[in-house]
Amino acid sequence: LAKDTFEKVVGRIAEKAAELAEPPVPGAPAPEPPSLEEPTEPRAPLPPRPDQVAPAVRTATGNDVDAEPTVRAQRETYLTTSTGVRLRDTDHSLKAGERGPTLLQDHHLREKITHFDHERIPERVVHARGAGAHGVFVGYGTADTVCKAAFLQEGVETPTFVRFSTVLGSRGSADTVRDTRGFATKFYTDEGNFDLVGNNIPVFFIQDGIKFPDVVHAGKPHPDREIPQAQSAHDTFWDFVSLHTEAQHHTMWNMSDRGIPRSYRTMEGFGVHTFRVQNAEGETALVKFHWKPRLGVHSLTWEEAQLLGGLDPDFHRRDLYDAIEAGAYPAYELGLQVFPDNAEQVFEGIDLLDPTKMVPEEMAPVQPVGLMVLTANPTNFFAETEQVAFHVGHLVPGIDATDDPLVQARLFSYVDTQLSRLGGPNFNQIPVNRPHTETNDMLRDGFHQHAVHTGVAPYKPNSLDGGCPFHAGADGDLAGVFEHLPAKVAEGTKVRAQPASFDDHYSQVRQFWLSMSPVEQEHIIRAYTFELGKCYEQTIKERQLQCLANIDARLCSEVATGLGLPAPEPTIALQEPEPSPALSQVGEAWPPDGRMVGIVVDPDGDLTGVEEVRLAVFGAGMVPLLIGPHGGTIGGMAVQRTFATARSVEFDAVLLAGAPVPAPDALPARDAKAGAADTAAVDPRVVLLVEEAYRHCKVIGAWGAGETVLEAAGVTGTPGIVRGDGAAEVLEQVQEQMAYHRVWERFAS
Ligand code: HDE
Repeated sequence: LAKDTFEKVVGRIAEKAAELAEPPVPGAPAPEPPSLEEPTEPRAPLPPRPDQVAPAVRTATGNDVDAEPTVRAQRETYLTTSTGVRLRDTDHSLKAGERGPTLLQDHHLREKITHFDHERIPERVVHARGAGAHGVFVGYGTADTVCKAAFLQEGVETPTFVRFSTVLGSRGSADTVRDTRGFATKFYTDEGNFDLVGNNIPVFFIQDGIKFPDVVHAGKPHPDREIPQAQSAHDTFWDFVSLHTEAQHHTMWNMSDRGIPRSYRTMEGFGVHTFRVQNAEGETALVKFHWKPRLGVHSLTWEEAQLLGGLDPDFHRRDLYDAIEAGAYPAYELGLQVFPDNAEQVFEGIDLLDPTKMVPEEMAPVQPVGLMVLTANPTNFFAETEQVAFHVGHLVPGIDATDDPLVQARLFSYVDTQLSRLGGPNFNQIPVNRPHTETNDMLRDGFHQHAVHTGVAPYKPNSLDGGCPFHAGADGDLAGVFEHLPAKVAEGTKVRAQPASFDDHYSQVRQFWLSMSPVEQEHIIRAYTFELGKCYEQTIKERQLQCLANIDARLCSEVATGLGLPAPEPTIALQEPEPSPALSQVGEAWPPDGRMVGIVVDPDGDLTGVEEVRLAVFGAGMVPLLIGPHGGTIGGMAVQRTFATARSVEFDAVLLAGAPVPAPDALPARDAKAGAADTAAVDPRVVLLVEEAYRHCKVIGAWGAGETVLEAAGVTGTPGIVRGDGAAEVLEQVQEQMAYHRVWERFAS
C-alpha cells in the first residue's frame, strides 16, 4: 500500500514539475551566459525556481495565496517604499551635502533601518532550530474501524507542513548534536487543521507538564556563562535527571544512537501521549501515533556527529532540502497502536497516561493508516518554517486528548508561547498557519489583524447579523463537527499527586538496554561515559552511576570504569523484561533513495566505467558526487567536490576509481604504511577520506588502480571493502551492502 501510494504521489509531482518546466523551443539560440555586471534593465521579479514551488497555500477564504491582495509580496518591477512609492536610490542616505551629516527627514533611511532593527522575532524557547518541508498525506482507509477523522479515509489527500527540530540549541546551533528531535506535522484537513506535535523518541523526561520549565532550565546552557550550547553533556542536565529519576528512560534514548540521527529522512516520529479516538459508530479507543520512515531508522556515529558540528552545522537541513530538490522525496508511514478505551487506561500493565512509558510493538503492533510524502521545500524560511505555529490542541473530529498530565499542560502552553513569539493573537492568519477550510471564528482585532471583518455583531446570540455564524450540528448533522469525546473524569479530591503506577522509573529503561545489539550497547556506554566525563561535580557522576546500577550492572560498571569511579550496587530489584527487537536499528535492509555516494577520480588516471557508475548510482535513486583534485570538469564530467571541500562524513559510501592521485608538493604525503606498495604518493586528503569512511563503517569500493588508495589507508581485506575488475561489478556489491546502512561487523572488530 505504502509503495503504491508513494509512487502515485511521486508520479503526480513529476507531472507537475514537467508542466512547470519551460518547453525547449526547437532551433532557439542558446541563452546568453549571465553577465558579471549588476543588471540595469528593469524586469519582473524572479519567480521561485520550479523546485521551490510549494503546494498551493490557500487562504482562510479558500483563495490561492497569489490571488489574495493582502498577502501578495514583492510584485513591482521597481523598488518602492513599504507604502508603494517608487524610489530611485536606496544606496545613499539624504545628507546636507556630499560630506555633510545625514538628515532626520530621510524617511526612506528611517523606514529601511527601523524595519531591519525589528527583523528578528524571539526564537522558540525550545526547538528553536528547525527545518521545514511541504508534503501530502494520503489515507489508506485502514483507520476507519477506530477513527472517523476525514483525512484518514481511503485515498483522501491532505496537504501537510512538517517542521523537524533539535530541542536544546539556539536557532544558529548545529544540527548534529546529541539531542531529542522534534517531528511536528500540520495537516490542513477538510475539517480544519490537525497538528501532530511529536518527537523522535516515544517517551518524555517528565510525567507532569508542571516540570517542563525545570527540565528545560536544566538542559539549557548554564545561566551564568551561557555555555554549553545545544548539548546535555554538562552538570545541570545530569544533576536534574539523576535526581528526577523518571527522566532516566528518555535519557537512555538520548544516549543511544537515536540521539544522533543520520538524517530527518531516517527518523521515526512518535505522538508520545495516548490519544482518544472515535469511529463513525461512536465507539472510542485509545491510540498512540507513530511515523515510520520509508528509508528505515538510521543514525550517525558519534565521531561523524562531532565532525559535522564543525564541517557542516546545517547537515540535516541541507540533507532534507537536497533530497527533496533531487526528487528523493522523504516518506513516512503513519501508524497507530490501538488499545481498548478501558476505565483504567492501562494496557497489559502499562499505564497509558504515563508519558515516560511506551508500549513495545511486539505487544501492540503499529497498524499503518496512511503515508506522508514530503514533496517541496519552503519558499521562504522565515515566512513558513519560522512562523509555523503548532499546537497539540489543534484537533479534528474523531481525535481528542487524554488526561495524561503532560499533554494537559501542553494544551495550555502552545497557544500561550505564540503570543510572545509571534507578537499577538492572530498567528493563525499567517499563511503557513491558515486552515485550508473556511473560518468564521468571531475573533476580532488584536496585533497584526489582517482581516477586514464585515458585520456589526461579532457575538452570539445576535439578530443584527442575521444570527450568523450558526452553531454547526444544530440540524442534527454532526459530520465535520468537533466535539470533545465524552470520558468519565476520575472522582477524587483536589490533590497535587500522581498515581502509584507512575512510580516505576526503571523497568522500561532496562528493557530498552536489553533490546540493543552489542554495537548499540557499546555506543550507549561510550555516550554515558563521555557526557558524565564532561561533568565537574563528583556527586552528580556518582548519583547517575547509581541510576545506571538500577538499569544494568555491566552498563554501570563499564561507565564507572571510564570515569574512574567504583560501580555501586543497585538499590532496587532488577526485573527481566522481554527485549523488544523493534527498538534496535541494526539488521534490516532499506531502500537506497537519496544516499550520497562519493566517487574519487584522478584526471590522469583510468576513467573507464566512471560515467556508467555515475548514471547507475543516479538511476538507483542515489546521489553520485564526483570528487577530484580540482573543480570544473574531469573527463567531461562535472566535479561536485574537490579534495579540499570533500569530507567523508557527507558520504554513505565511497568509490575509488582510476589511479591514486599523487600528493601535490604543498601537501606532503603520509608515510606509506609498512609493507604497502607504492602508496606514499597518494594525496593525504584522499587517504583521510578513506580512513574515516572505514572507521565509520561505510562501504568502500575500488577497482583498477583505485585499490592502491586502500593500501595507502591501510584498509585492506576487511568486511565492507569491495574490490573488483570493473566499476559495474563493484557498484553492484557496494549497493547490496549499503542497504544495511553500515558495515556493522566492523564496529565489533
Ligand atoms: Fe513541546 N513545546 N512542550 N513537546 N514541542 C514547544 O511551542 C511544551 C513536549 C514539541 O516545530 C513550544 O511553538 C510543554 C512533548 C515539538 O514549532 C512550547 C511540554 C513533545 C515542538 C512547548 C512540552 C513536544 C515543541 C516552544 C510539557 C513530544 C516544536 C515553541 C508539558 C510529544 C514545534 C512552540 C515546532 C515546541 C511546550 C513537551 C514536542 C513552549 C509545556 C512531550 C516538536 O509551547
